[in-house]
Amino acid sequence: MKIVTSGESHGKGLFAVIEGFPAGLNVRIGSIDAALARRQSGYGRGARQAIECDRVEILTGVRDGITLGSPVTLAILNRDYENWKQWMAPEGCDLSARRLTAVRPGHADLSGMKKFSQTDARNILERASARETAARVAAGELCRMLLEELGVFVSGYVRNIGPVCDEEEYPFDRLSCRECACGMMNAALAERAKREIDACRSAGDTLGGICEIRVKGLKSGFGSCMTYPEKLDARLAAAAMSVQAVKGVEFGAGFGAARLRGSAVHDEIFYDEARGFYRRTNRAGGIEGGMSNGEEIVLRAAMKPIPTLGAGLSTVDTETMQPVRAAAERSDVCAVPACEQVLEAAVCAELCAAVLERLGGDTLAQLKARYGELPQ
Ligand code: EPS
Repeated sequence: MKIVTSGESHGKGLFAVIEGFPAGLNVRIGSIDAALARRQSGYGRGARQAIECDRVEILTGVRDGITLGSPVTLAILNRDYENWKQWMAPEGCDLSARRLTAVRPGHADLSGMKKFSQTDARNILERASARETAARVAAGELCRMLLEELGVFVSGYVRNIGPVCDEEEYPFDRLSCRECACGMMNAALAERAKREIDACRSAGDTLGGICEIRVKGLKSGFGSCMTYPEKLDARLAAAAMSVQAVKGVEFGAGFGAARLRGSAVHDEIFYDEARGFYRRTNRAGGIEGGMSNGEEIVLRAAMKPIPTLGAGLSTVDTETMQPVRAAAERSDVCAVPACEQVLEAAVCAELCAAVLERLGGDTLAQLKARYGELPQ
């Protein structure tokens, strides 16, 4: 299975084509729209979200609500395109306005301009924008539906926003009770996070954070110890790192394990008739030797603060080569709750690809039968 997304932030829309998806899955459009709405919500978002009301339209690959096995095309149209078409229309538009040359430190602006020989960072930022993640969330939701047919569930929450950090460990089944506005589990911490976001907004600054994504119910043996690209942790880390603004990923005890002795890190193995092999701890985060081990997968991803600051940062104007303040495009102050949604989608998509690569199947029924035969 392969997913390609396309679209610019202020272009006509965002699109995802999913190739190699089995026939026979009942697609719940309402679930995709609900995920899109969650991606748009969250404390700290900017004015753009008041303009957009993201809804998916399925253009191909589904008939009467069921996948056909042909490529599925998902479309989310940008409402803001109406306001931007004089500067964005593919058929011809005014390139002299809406130029951006006060390149933003931390954004794709400067590196992208050099790479693609552009004199206007608009030609870079329109695609680099995290608006692209709407398409990823839609595609990821389709993958989630397939995984759930196999009994595999993906969830997550926001562990910290800036300095406000939640150190508690939560059972999987409680994750659906996360506090909506900040995506955090602890309401008191969420209130503190909101105050931090408010302070940042007043100061023209931005905030990042850490999200935890968990996978429950995946059987052992997905990924491989035989070739490096097949390692499940390598694949999931790449998927998470590909989400805009993510700068770090860890599994289980992660970076903390490097400070401990082996005896305090590795999960001892036990056996009984009823449970088979099991572990009492999960510091490996559900992956050993690049393969799922049947325990919950625990992935954490760190999102840097958004690089568009209201107050701007020191930079150089690429037209005049003079020092200036970086452009302050309309932007979010904090998008960590949205990032959590996107990371869930990225994990769903990568797991779905790994499952289909191992088990194949033209139809969902074949896939389910093959999955059912695997040991825990
Ligand atoms: C986004 C829409 C964008 C940004 C944001 C994500 O809207 P606009 O650029 O019109 O304000 O708010 O993009 C970025 C964070 C970025 O770095 O470009 C969205 O829908 O998620």
